Amino acid sequence: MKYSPCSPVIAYVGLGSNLAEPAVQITSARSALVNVDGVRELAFSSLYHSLPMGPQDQPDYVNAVMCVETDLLPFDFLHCLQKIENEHGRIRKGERWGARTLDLDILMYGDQEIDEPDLIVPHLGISERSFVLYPLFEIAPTLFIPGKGVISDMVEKCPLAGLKRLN
Ligand code: A4P
Ligand code: MG
Repeated sequence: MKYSPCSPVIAYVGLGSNLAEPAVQITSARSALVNVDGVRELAFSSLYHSLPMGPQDQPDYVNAVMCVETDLLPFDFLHCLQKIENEHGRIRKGERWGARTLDLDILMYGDQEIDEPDLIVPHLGISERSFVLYPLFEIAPTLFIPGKGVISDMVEKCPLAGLKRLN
């Protein structure tokens, strides 16, 4: 029997890229995540084209959201995402919200609220960022976000800000 450290949890991951063929990075990250022991894909949103939040002298982004079932504990899951980021050439230059080949954020981890120095869940920007909220709404239209509310209420209040669904 496979060792399972906790009962499976439904988690949502935000994917973003604006360097080195962003759509390819996102698709590759999806495959990498599916291949992790203890992670199973339940849904994957369309890809979205978005304007950069933060410094404007960087390319536009491609964003998506993935829903998985995972046996990994929150920090193990975070480290697994960071390993995939590194394998995709992620370089951290210290500039806040700078360009990146791949960014993987834990948007939600079950109904848990986590407030640790290295892990805040639900993700801080979840309710205000169109490039997170709209793909999340696409795959989970009735989602309740702990500490924040019902996703449809947030979508109603969130301007598209140039977000476009691809294909
Ligand atoms: N961390 C804390 N909570 C989490 C979480 N829920 N998921 C910590 C993942 N990481 C979390 O992350 C910095 C630290 O956040 C990590 O050490 C981790 O322990 P990072 O990936 O190294 O750096 P970052 O991503 O640049 O920082 P930050 O502040 O998390 O940025 P965001 O919020 O990820 O935003 N514009 C568009 N259009 N689309 C984008 O996807 N993304 C960003 C980055 C900026 N502008 C964008 C987009
Ligand atoms: Mg990040």
